[in-house]
Amino acid sequence: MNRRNTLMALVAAGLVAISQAHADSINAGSRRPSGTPPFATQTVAEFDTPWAIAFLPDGRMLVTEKPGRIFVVTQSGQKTEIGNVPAVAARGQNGLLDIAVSPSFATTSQVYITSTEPSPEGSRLVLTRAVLSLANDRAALTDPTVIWRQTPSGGGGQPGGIIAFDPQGTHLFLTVGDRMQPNSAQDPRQARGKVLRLNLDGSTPSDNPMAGDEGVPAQTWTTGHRNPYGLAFAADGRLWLHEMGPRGGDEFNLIEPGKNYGWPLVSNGDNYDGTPIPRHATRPDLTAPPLYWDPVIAPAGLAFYDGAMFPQWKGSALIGGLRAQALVRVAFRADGQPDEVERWDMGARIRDVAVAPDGAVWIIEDDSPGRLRRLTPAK
Ligand SMILES: [Ca+2]
Repeated sequence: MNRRNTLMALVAAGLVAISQAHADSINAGSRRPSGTPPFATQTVAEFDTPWAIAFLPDGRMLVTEKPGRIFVVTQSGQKTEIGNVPAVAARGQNGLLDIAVSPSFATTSQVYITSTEPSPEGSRLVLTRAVLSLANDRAALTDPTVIWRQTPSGGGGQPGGIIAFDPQGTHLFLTVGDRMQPNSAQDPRQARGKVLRLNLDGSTPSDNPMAGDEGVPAQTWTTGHRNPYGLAFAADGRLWLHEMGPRGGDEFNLIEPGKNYGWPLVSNGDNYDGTPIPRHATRPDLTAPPLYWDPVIAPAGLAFYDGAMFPQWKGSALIGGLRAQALVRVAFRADGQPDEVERWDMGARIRDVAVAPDGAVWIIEDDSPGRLRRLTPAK
């Protein structure tokens, strides 16, 4: 074989490899809303721009409001504002974001919060740990301590800020958005466009992919994300993330240590100003999403269903849609491939979704007032 033929053979082989690697990259963007939902929806309370729901073991909820407040909420909608919440820089997409109950909550009463704190450069994403003190009709955070700060500070929206714990309860995973500085997602020294893995006290684990390094690289689990508003472990132990892409590039990704998910080098969407971005299929060295949305749904909130009320949803991922104004159900084929199987029109921008201990599904709306709603099986 001469040199030219060898080259042609390599190109051909490369193209074959690319098409196989992306054979299962499903575009669910144009799916239509499903018919009659299998649930009844009850409005329980209203909030000012709620952002996140987290369940306490006793079935009460913690609900954050983006402008800077947190409430304890009973299942009947009784709200108690939590005192001593740290000040936040609330503007646009930034403010008080996620809240998560520590795996050791039963003995420590600890909770974790993400927010953007004021800084001279604009604002920076921070992770705060605090003890939740509940007594009679009062609630407060005790000793709130920032255990991680985004470096460098500053930037625009697209903060990310989602917290997840591994099934063993030994590590905390944190999504960090690109803060509208796309190239920072590929810069290993910047805590932007990454998923980080930390110990529960915010320190750096010794077994991360780049643990031999220091600073941001040593904390980094995965690279190349844009704005992830969903991160959760499935019952089989796999970690899934969704992220808002540019125009046409929302993604659902399987998160595996050390991988690069491509932003902004590749995307299955283009920039909002119309400039094209190379597709994931052109770079097989970067991990492609098995499921994506073009047009976008603007995914927000992610919960895996393992409850008793909707046995047909067991193992499914439930995702809120801001743009889609929908609740999306993603199911997994026997080979692990995810696909959108249902999309219920909720008539409002859905910001977060959570599963209660009794198996009911709870959602909040991105609005002011934004409703907290409970979904139970239709009669
Ligand atoms: Ca990607």
